[in-house]
Amino acid sequence: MKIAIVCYPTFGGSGVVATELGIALAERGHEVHFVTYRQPVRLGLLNSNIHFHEVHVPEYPLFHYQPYELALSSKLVDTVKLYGIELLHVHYAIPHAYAGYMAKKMLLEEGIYVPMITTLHGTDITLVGKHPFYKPAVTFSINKSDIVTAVSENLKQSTLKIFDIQKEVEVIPNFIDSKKYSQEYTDCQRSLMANEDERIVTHISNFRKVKRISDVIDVFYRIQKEIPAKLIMVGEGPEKEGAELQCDKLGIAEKVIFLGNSNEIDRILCFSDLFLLPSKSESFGLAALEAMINKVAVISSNTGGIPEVNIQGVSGFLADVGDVNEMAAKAIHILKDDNVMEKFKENAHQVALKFDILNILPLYEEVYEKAYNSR
Ligand code: GMT
Repeated sequence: MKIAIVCYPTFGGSGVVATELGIALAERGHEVHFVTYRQPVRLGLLNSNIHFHEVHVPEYPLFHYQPYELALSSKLVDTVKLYGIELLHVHYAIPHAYAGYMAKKMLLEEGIYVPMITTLHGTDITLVGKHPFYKPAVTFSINKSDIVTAVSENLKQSTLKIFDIQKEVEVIPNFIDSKKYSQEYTDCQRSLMANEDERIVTHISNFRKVKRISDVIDVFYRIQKEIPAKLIMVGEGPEKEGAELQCDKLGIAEKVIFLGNSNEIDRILCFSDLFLLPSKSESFGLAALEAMINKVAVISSNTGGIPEVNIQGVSGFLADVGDVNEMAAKAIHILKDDNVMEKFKENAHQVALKFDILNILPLYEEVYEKAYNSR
């Protein structure tokens, strides 16, 4: 099929999922057109099956806010007509579902019908979308999508609770391409980060409030009092500066390495022993899944869709949001004994394999076919 994928091109989970999905679809022979304002970070070389169309938003001084939705819907109309796109798949409802619906309507005026699938990712529902300023438009565009999918059962339930949704919401979990991890890194450079006797704890996120970055530091503070360890913090965002100050205050600055955004998280996860994800809310927790496929055990909060990914006592442990004592105690339980740690790491890998793209891609293809045949 000829599919247009609309997503955020940034390091966030929704953009990563959309990009990896597009790449996998292209490998299966579909023609995939990414439509967004920058080339997605995980998108490597374009080829005859993968195209990228940049949405330009010209600056005009009259506008306090530049009209991205307008530019996106226009670009979608042009792309559909130029390449004979058969289906729109928009990731993250705001404003993509809204812009996609407008494009659909414009195309219909010209006798062209393109079904639209909207995939809900999390904050588009639980954080941003439910704000009264956005809620009517988000409800409208979800209801106007031909098919709606959510990345976890928990997100589906939240969507139905928060919005007045008249559509079926199908759950298609996020995924991982396990064949990329079938070989161990031969150049996994653990020694660059830590001494032989130190454990490596990692956190990767966009450093927003919802990630509870100060809990990451608090948990690590407790860990390093018991076990020699380093903390690697990967990502950029508004909470980063506060986290650096917190490390200074706690006197652990030399044990915490801030790396900024990375395109090579697997090269960091390959030498990590434990991943921390104490988020306040999390629809799925793709970062945890990426850790798990790299054989990294996970300590997380038990919120949102995380319990569908991190399995209590198997791939790691879960605790109530903010319970840093419990998180630290469980982290120490895993890290203090080589055998226990190895068992959790192996378990984490086994759980992650259930989310292999080979199991998930056909679910999207089924949905595409259903939408296409509903024309
Ligand atoms: O983690 C974020 O805040 C970024 C956000 C996004 O939209 O990129 O992530 C959301 O979508 C991911 C992919 O489906 C999920 O794995 C994350 O759990 C979800 N984040 C939240 O719900 C906070």
